[in-house]
Parts: sequence; C-alpha cells; structure tokens
Amino acid sequence: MATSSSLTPPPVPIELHLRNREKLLNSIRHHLSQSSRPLHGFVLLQGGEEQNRYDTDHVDVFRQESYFAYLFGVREPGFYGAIDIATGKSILFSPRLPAEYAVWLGEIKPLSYFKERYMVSVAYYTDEITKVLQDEWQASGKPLLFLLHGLNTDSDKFSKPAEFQEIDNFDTDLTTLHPILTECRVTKSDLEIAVIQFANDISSEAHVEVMRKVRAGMYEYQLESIFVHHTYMYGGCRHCSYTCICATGGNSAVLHYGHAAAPNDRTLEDGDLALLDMGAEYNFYGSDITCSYPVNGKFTSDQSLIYNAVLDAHNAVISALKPGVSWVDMHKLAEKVILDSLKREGVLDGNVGDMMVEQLGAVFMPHGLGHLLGIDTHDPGGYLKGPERIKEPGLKSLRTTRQVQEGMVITVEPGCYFIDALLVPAMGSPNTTKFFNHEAVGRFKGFGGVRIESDVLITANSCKNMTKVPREIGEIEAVMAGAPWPLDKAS
Ligand SMILES: [Mn+2]
Repeated sequence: MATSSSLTPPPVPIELHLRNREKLLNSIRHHLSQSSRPLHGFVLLQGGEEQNRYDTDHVDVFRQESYFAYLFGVREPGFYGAIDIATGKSILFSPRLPAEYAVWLGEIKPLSYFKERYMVSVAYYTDEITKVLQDEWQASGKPLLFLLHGLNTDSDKFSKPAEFQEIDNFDTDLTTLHPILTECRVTKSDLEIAVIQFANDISSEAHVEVMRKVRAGMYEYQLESIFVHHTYMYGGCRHCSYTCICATGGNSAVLHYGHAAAPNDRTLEDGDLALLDMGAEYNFYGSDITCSYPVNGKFTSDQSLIYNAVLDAHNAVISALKPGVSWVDMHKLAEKVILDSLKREGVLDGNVGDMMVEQLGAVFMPHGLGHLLGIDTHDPGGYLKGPERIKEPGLKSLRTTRQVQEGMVITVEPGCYFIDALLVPAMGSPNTTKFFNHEAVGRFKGFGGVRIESDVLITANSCKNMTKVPREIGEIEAVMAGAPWPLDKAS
C-alpha cells in the first residue's frame, strides 16, 4: 500500500489573528474601565529572535514567540507589534534588514507587504518605535506602554517584556497585560479551533500510518521518523508541538522519554508495548496525541487489562466533560476508574475509597490528567485565578485546577504505569502494602505503561473529541492487520 493522505494543508485566514487582537482590545478596555483607568496606552510586544547554536553561525529554524504569534501571526523574527488602546490601531515594526540579506536570504520585503499580509493598520521599522508611538499618543505626559510580564506556571519561567532603546521616554505597566492576554488564549475562537482540528487530523492520520508500519526489529526513532514525515509531507507541518516520545518496552514507564539522553533508540521486540506520544503543529497551533499498542499487533491478556483500564478512564472523563465541571474531579474520576479496574482484575485488593484516601492513584498515574492546548502544548492560563496548586501526589502535577468552560481545548490523557521508583515504596509502606496483590503486581515487572491521550473541545453542553485514531482494542488490531481507517462499519 502506497503511503498517501486524504488531507491537504488548509489555508489559514489571517483574520484569525486580527480577531485575537480584537478580543484582547475588548478585554483590556473592559478591565481599564472597571478599574476607572483611562482608555489609552499601547500594548507593546516584542516578537521572538533567531537563535544561533552556541557561538556558531548555525541558526535554528525560527518559531515565533507564542503570545506574539497569537496577536500578529508573524512568522519572521525580529518584529515588534503594538495595539493602540485608544484607537484600536495595530502597528507592526519590522527589522530594517541589511542589503546583503537580499544575497543570502532573499528579497527584502517592503513595509507594505507586512501591512497587507498581517492585516495591521500600519507598518514601520523597529528603529522608529519611539517616534511612531509618541506621535500616536493623544494624551498628556509620557506615553504608557502595557508590557508582557508574567509567570508561565508550567515552566516556572517569566515572559520577557519588550525592550528597545529610548524606552525611558515611556511609562510602563508590567502587571496589567499578562493575565488579560493569557485569559484571552484560554478559550478558542472558531478559526483557532479549525487550525487545531487540522493539526489533530494530520497527526491522527500519521499515528495510524505508524501503527500500520511498526514491526519488531525496528528502532523507536523510525516510528518518530514515519510520524514526522507524514505530518510534514502531507500536512506542511514543519514543527512538532513537542519532542516525540516513542517509548517501547520498559521505556513506556518513562513519562518524558525521547529527550537527548534517551533519544528513541531502542530496538523494538516482539511482545513489547509501544507508547507513542506525538503531535504536529500547524500555523502555530498544536496537537498532542498518545497511542499505546503492542508492537506485534496482538494484545496479550495483561496488556488488554491495563489498556482497557486506561481506555475506560479516558472514555469516562470524555463522557463527563462539559462546562462547569472541575478538572480536579475529572482527575479523581480517572484515578478511580483505573483503581476499580485493577481491583476487579485482581491486581489490587481492598476498598477503592480507602485507596483514594491513601493516594494510590498517583502510584499508577503520577502525572495530571491533561492540560490546556493551543499555541503551546501546555497552553498558559491553567492557574490564572482561583485555587492554588494542590499539594497531594498526582494532583500536584495538574497543570490546571480550573472548571472547564466552553471553547477550551484540553487534553484527556490518563495513564497507568509500573514505575519501580513509585511502586516499591508504596508496596513496602505500612499504609498501602495491604492494597497490593504482590504476586499479580509481579507479573508487570518491566511492563512499562499505557497512556491514551486525546484532544477535546469543550462545547456548550458536552465536549467533542478532536482526535480520530483507533482506540478500542478491536479497532487497533484490525488497523494493524491492514484494515482501512476509519473502519468500514458496513462490511
Ligand atoms: Mn499532553
């Protein structure tokens, strides 16, 4: 069967970013009037810069900074962008490129090109920022800049406020913009959802392609290669949303396997379970999908047991998700469904409520149930207001504790892993040893783990699963045996 695709990369209307700017403008104006502050000042963001590899002239492929991408959709490095809160005018500032750029890197585009391409009111050069903003300023005193400064609660790093020469000629506000702009990114517009859907469609198709080609004897990185090729070849996706995790055998219990020190380089063996967490990014917006299945295409009874425990948790959460539901409750629901299954199958023993009190769920699922998804894989806004992080195992790893709301895109990714570093202490602890059927748990030594991850859009009354991969064991085994996907239900 020749490799091909039913998909082509869709054109993305630049209105997407124009609407994002309008959303911010409305939010910030609303906030300023609520706090009885004047409706003027400039939102000023600095776009990303190209990065060299250490001291060399090797330049990594540039990917725009996410907040800047959200508001302006600019793919080139070195830009600044401003929004005039008084007038709503949007202004892009392009770097003034040297003449030799035309020799090495191609045509130097005129300002009119950027004005049209990015649908802004006007475009200037970055060395004109001070003059342009002073001329635009209608009020008295120094012009006011709203700069982006705030904590990313996933990375614990701070966004970098715009810097430029002569910034001393301005008043700056470092606290207002970040929470407002971040909150804008938490719910997605229809145009954003369409892009995330395409990233999901092409990534789902690529996962199926990997599923069809996986064989014992291959290297893990060959699965990564098939995925990346498919999403780039047929989806135009130059970037993945994150480093591909292609974990097989015992590696599937390493949550973020695939990094430079563990570069997806194990040889697949018959009888292995594969855990493949891969997602492509399209026009800045990402996807985040995990499939778990046996390398040889046939689930053993123990593999089925763990897989179905996780699938039941995944499906239970998706059935329960709707606006107003607490993400903490969803995490606990997933834990409970997994513990119920492990008890039913004789791996655990005792009362599941008591197990929950002792936080046994976090022994098998030490990560959070999922996270907001958008321009960043871990999209910001998880802890913007309301409750602080919970300190308990498992729950402390939650990337949000919010109630879900319509328009959020969030991943649902329960997992069940046999991680010695967690199991051994729990099986030895006086509080929890009684819950384990030690002999049954022993069967899972070196098993690794299962994760099932889908991207879900919260709708008015429920949710929609944007990920379209085989999930039932019967579907996976059929597709791995050569059946088309989606399965032809009629035949
Ligand atoms: Mn994820």
